[in-house]
Amino acid sequence: MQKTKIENIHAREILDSRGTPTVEVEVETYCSKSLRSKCNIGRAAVPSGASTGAFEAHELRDGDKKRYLGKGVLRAVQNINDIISKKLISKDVEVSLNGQKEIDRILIELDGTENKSKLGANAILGVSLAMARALANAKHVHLYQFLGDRITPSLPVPMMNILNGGKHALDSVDLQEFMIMPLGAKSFSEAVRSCCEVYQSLKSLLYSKGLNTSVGDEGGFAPSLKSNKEAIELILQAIEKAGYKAGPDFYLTIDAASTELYKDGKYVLAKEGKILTSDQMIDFYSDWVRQYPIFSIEDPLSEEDWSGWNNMTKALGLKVQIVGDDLFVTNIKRLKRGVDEGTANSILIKLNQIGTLTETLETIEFASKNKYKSIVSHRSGETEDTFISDLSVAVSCGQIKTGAPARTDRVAKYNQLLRIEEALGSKAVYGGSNLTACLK
Ligand code: 2PG
Ligand code: MG
Repeated sequence: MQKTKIENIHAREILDSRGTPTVEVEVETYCSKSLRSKCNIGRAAVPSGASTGAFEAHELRDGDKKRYLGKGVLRAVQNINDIISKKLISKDVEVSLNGQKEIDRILIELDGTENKSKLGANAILGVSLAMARALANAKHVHLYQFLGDRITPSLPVPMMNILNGGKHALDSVDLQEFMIMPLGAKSFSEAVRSCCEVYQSLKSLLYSKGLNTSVGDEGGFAPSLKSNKEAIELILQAIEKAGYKAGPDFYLTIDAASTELYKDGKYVLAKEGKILTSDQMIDFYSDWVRQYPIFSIEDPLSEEDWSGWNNMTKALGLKVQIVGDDLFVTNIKRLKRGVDEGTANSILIKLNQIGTLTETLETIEFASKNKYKSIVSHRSGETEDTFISDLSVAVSCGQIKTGAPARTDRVAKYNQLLRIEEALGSKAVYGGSNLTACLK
């Protein structure tokens, strides 16, 4: 088995898409002098959420109010440059996912806490992902091939967030994300093209109605609307205006991010002036599922409302995807509870919620063994790093959530998938038809 030696690990503080600091890491492994010009360097940058779940791995911030309002990450950077690098430099690593596993195990042990709060999950994840890239380079394969070399790799259906609300856009709507899914497209590039057309037609529709066309954190428009329903109606009009049919061509997806709405055991829809119980929220979604072509609802209820989730899954689990984000936080232990109790039927996958690549892959595998669908996802704070694009193809989960076709931090992910589609050529399968088969 091919091995490579870790020669250097270096971290620095860079910026994410909100102008907030984040961690970037480079891992350099040995390569012979003749290959010096293309040495095995892997680089990765860590994303960051705004509507974060309470059970996520710990993001270490400096707290020094004199720098970046306390959000600097110099401590996490120092933990990499002083502690992690000492432990890993000179180590021989197997050039495979087993080698990756070994590095991730060392990182987890070195931290020693349940939620990676000692070294910081942002420090640990940066090293883990940069390591994977360095190993892929050492093997001379694309990252998606290193992460999972499938015979028929599938390109994901975009869950494209074209209208932003909640914590991602002040004064828009209560629910956080309104997304379109081009299930009827024939290929990934066609899917992206049709989404962009709907996005542009939504922009002109908003403009014609005198509504704001500025965008939120994930590149979707953030108009000030009176109700959540109005957002759905506008998107349906935009789909039609672009020459598509809601239903066969496009389905709708919501991320309610309900943990953010949950106050004293009830759900506060401030824009609509409503305070709803868990059961009333389920009625609210059931109405929508009856009226609109909804494929998926993420975080319909709070991360604390397990019994509500079970009721939601009983009521709608056969009709739509019910996706746990804050509820599961990519954590296999929380997902196991979900599987045991019949909570949800799908899981959102975010690398930084758990903090290593290996644990992320284990969660995806456990989900698939238990017939839960996985959706690989960005965070609202992103960089130009496109790791999740390769990951979504490697695990062939069939769906990716990575924002609007606007803002380079989002577009970079789509562009990387377009490159992968081209590299795969006739081997590339688009995930849309498999998902359509799930619709009842
Ligand atoms: C979500 C994410 C990404 P954040 O809730 O699914 O869209 O948002 O990164 O702010 O948690
Ligand atoms: Mg979410």
